[in-house]
Amino acid sequence: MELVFATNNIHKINEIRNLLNDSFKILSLAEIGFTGEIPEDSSTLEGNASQKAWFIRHKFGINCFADDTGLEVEALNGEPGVYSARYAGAGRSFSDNMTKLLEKMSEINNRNARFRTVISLVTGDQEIQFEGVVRGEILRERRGIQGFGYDPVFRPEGCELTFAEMDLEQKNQISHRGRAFNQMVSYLLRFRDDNADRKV
Ligand code: ITT
Repeated sequence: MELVFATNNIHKINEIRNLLNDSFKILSLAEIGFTGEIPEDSSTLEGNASQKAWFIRHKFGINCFADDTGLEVEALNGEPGVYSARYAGAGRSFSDNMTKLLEKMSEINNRNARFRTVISLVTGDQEIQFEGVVRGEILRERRGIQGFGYDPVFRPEGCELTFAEMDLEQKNQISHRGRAFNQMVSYLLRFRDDNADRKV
């Protein structure tokens, strides 16, 4: 089964490829010859995931999925949430975003937060969404150099390590994206097996 992952974030592609078995081939946008920006101007993760997936589906007529992810901090009423990529302003780096978050939380003792991923899968003219969540806490300083985004300041519940101190396999086993993606894979495998049964 071939699916395009509608993202411009190479870290996401690497994570998902690491989760794959032989049943699927995931193509990047570069591999289908698309190098532009995908619009994402919704105020929800659900809306953005949907917008990104349909944009690529309409442009290339190909089955695809997109993920939209946000870091939701309890004491900040869910901020940065859907604005996680541009928390410190448009075009700012992962590091700038973390600096802003740590500064904003410097006087806050409630460090509870969660990552939430929504995946939109578009096949033919149908869309289905999957959600993955991981709870944890925001540290007071960065730890680790792996991963991307807010990984150095996020320690998942029950873990000693931050996401940035884990390798890809460890992060994938418990992460928001890993959980949402595994649900999508189960759905696709069920769908494939049901259709295979019908043909017999
Ligand atoms: P695409 O829209 O092209 O997929 P993006 O980086 O803009 O790429 P999102 O809007 O989903 O993707 O992500 C928003 C931001 O949330 C992202 O830029 C990171 O700063 C952060 N983020 C997403 N997933 C993360 C993860 O697994 N670990 C740490 N930070 C993450």
